Amino acid sequence: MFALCKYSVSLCQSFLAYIRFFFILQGPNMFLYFFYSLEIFKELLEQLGMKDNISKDFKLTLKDYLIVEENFMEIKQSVPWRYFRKLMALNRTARNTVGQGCQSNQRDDNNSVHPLDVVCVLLHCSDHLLQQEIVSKMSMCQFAVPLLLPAGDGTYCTLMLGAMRDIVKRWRPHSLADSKGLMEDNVVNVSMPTFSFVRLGKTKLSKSKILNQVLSQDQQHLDFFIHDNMEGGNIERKISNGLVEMSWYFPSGSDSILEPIAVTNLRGNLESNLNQFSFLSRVSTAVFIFTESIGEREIRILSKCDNSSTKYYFILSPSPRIHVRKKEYEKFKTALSGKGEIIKKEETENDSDFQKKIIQVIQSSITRDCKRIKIQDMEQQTSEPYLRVDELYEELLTAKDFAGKITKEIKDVIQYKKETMILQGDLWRQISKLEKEMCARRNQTTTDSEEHPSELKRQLLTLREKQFAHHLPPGIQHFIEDFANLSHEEKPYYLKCIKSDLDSVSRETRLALREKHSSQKDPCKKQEQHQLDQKISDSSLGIEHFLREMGQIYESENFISKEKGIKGENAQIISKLPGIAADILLDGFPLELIDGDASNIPMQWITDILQEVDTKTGGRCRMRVITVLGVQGTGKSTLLNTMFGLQFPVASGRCTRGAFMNLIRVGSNLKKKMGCDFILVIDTEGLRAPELASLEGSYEHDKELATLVVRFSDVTIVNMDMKNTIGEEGILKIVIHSLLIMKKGNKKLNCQFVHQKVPDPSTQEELMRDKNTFQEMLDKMTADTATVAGKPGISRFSDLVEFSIDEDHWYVPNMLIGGLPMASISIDYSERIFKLKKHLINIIKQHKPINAPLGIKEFISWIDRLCEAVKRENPVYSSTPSGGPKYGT
Ligand SMILES: Nc1nc2c(ncn2[C@@H]2O[C@H](COP(=O)(O)OP(=O)(O)OP(=O)(O)O)[C@@H](O)[C@H]2O)c(=O)[nH]1
Ligand SMILES: *[C@@H]1O[C@H](CO)[C@@H](O)[C@H](O)[C@H]1NC(C)=O
Ligand SMILES: *[C@@H]1O[C@H](CO)[C@@H](O)[C@H](O)[C@H]1NC(C)=O
Ligand SMILES: *[C@@H]1O[C@H](CO)[C@@H](O)[C@H](O)[C@H]1NC(C)=O
Ligand SMILES: *[C@@H]1O[C@H](CO)[C@@H](O)[C@H](O)[C@H]1NC(C)=O
Ligand SMILES: *[C@@H]1O[C@H](CO)[C@@H](O)[C@H](O)[C@H]1NC(C)=O
Ligand SMILES: *[C@@H]1O[C@H](CO)[C@@H](O)[C@H](O)[C@H]1NC(C)=O
Ligand SMILES: *[C@@H]1O[C@H](CO)[C@@H](O)[C@H](O)[C@H]1NC(C)=O
Ligand SMILES: [Mg+2]
Repeated sequence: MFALCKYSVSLCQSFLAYIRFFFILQGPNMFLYFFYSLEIFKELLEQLGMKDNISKDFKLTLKDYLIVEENFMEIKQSVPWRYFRKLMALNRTARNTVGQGCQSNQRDDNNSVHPLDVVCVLLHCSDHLLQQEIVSKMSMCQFAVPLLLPAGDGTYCTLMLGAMRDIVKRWRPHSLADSKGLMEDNVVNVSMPTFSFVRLGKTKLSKSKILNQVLSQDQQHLDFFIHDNMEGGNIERKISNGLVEMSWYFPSGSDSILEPIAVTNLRGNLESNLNQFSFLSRVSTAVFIFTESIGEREIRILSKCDNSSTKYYFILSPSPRIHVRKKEYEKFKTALSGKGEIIKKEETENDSDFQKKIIQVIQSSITRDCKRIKIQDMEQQTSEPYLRVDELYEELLTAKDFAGKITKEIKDVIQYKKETMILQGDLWRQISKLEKEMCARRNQTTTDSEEHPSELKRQLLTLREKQFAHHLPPGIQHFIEDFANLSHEEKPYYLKCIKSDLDSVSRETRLALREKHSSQKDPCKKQEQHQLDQKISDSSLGIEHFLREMGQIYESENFISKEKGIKGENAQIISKLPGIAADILLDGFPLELIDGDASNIPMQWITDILQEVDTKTGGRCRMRVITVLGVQGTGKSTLLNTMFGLQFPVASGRCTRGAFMNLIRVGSNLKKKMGCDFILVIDTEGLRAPELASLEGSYEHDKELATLVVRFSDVTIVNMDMKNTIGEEGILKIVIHSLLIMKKGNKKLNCQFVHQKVPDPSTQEELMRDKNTFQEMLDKMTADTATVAGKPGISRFSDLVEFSIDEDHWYVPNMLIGGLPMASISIDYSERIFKLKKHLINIIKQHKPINAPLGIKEFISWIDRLCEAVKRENPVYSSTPSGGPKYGT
């Protein structure tokens, strides 16, 4: 019997708790039930090919997903994993798992597994961060997310609070309807009325269908909850009975529901899931109990409905089998009085009328002082042994504790940045400027050229010494120590905790700023927009700032130790940092390559990190570089995240600054064909809208950034928003310019143009016409730019890079269908991004014989050379040669 315990430690503990809890209280029948459930769970794991992944050390992690594989939809893999990959690619049909019962590819309906079972198994086999990712993506696709996840053996339930912490929603409450303002918050931190739907015995009426209708309101109909009529929805559920799902309705200001509401749906019969029922009773504003009869059983249940602040609605639907006797009905009604009501569904009443009735009940329950609860406060309702919280694990708590020590010091972001992020402020900006000047002067043969370099070098040393001499502020000191000392397993949680804390701190400031801005619209918008941009950027604080500061500390330490042979007091810990940064990069964490504020690369820091990556991956790793470039806010980061499952930050407003890199492994089946082991994906800062281009050298900044990244990429994805054709020309010019200079080198490049938010033109003719127009524009701009740059003989875009308008030009439809906040993801979007991904892989394959991929060492020296080149060329761009561009002070 105890051999079972090797299954997992937590299972074993639960088993012991179970013996105490049930054997004594409930007798041996429940004890047998435990073994029965466990057996079913084991069978299912086996059937789905996940039996090895349930134990703690073999859980699936995000890292497992960061791999490019060929035909990944077809290759042999477990159903839950396949579901997960579709979810990450935002495939709204991911839940259709019919015919994937066993690991083989043959369709075998008898072996099919219910989609909810698949979700449960997937969550059981994932680590915490992956669970968070899964739940976030589910919510993005408007799938209901698990609130209470029953353990495989049914002994306890887990409140998935931590898993939901990443979900952020925006909505417009009634109070802001006039000002068009928006609220934005973490879904676990929104206080809202909760409505629970449970079933007693068998009923024909589908809760899930009704809930879908309630949540869809006037929008297009969406299937938030899986119901019988969906493919796979009628397969027998094996382990997901007892699952409580949750979904939300967020108002857009003009709808009949005025504030956010949550609905929950208990799967399975209420009688066998009394624990979940009692939990829902405590947290809900109203509970809807679906039943077909009124009798002894219902009265027994009613006696458990004892929470005075919760209303209970018994939904009585007619059944030919059961006849409700009048006497019992009356008796029940009396017992119910004060606690709730009976709502009868008449035989003649059709579904849509009935749904309206339910919606009305919900609407009338939302009163000014009805019960509201935050998901994060539901934790307080989990004191019973059968309820656990997914955050209360030791490794999580330590990480959270450490993170909290740093973030709780942050009261005012701007102030905090000034006090803590010292090295990356003015000092680093001045250093960047000096470095630029040094590069620019290096090749000049003016008279004072002998003196200048040494003078500049002296200045550089002074600045680095200043950096070196700074005492580390406590925030940074803690961060570096934690970063170096926390275990490899704890680190991702630690970073995640800091990130989410910082997100909520800067969210408030950002919202406040935006609100202030939207309320005062006047003609001189240009300047104001720019100021807002600047303010948002000043008051944004993320992990990248901490890592950037760390990079500067490393750089100054290195510089001083090289020049003067002095070591700082933290030298030992500092020397370990690149290795650790390499680890987290390999774990799928994005690292800053180009600092967007100083528009410079901390060369020593990046070099040493990449060197470590090289060492850790066994050396001689070859990689290809894919970069995305485009006007700000056009969905660049979203595109990369969807395509490769990455974690680049996504938000409205100028979000990405500088350039971030992420490493993705190439699967063994593709290594040979693609000729590389890694793909380096680079996400860049959005180029500024044209109306801002003239302001404070931002055009130069954009150009410099673009030139740099275009040149070290093998494939550049140029992302454009169809609405913004002026912005389009601006960015095309920049790209063409970069490529034109690039021409000097002999690296063969490829360029993909992506027009986002454009539906496919309706006819083939129209499509051809659009493409031709685009090609003409591209060629004309190329020719013009080439003439200006004094390079006649280049008249077509394809003279610069490989380009075919048929293959390398994409229309991507709008990702969202319907208006926010209840918009769902378009299937076409995910389909098209998937095609683009395949195309990129093919391009890299074709490139293999043309030019060899770079090894990491070569890549480092390539960046170095490019950087110098760009710095040297920079004065060429600048209209004011002496001053040079100034950005973001
Ligand atoms: N409606 C709609 N919204 C989108 C689409 N793609 C992305 N978004 C949203 O647009 C916002 C900006 O997306 P990001 O991916 O951060 O855009 P970005 O180009 O990386 O932005 P910057 O890095 O700031 O330049 C996010 O709120 C996305 O959810 C789309 O196809 N349609
Ligand atoms: C499941 O665990 C096995 C053994 O630990 C591992 O090899 C496999 O990669 C895991 N499955 C997935 C999909 O990662
Ligand atoms: C599925 O089950 C049905 C009856 O239960 C049987 O007739 C059919 O042959 C089975 N199909 C397969 C592919 O096993
Ligand atoms: C009702 O629920 C609230 C929590 O929402 C709880 O504090 C209270 O004790 C419950 N009342 C009863 C009678 O169970
Ligand atoms: C339901 O019945 C109402 C009349 O009671 C009718 O107006 C409505 O069209 C019906 N809806 C459907 C979907 O049949
Ligand atoms: C100076 O310029 C020449 C060509 O103009 C180039 O070959 C050389 O590498 C440059 N020197 C430095 C130090 O950049
Ligand atoms: C939670 O919401 C409150 C307002 O209801 C806000 O003050 C607080 O900052 C939020 N906390 C987090 C962590 O988002
Ligand atoms: C989305 O999922 C469906 C079924 O689950 C599948 O047929 C389709 O190929 C998937 N699409 C993409 C782009 O992966
Ligand atoms: Mg971005």
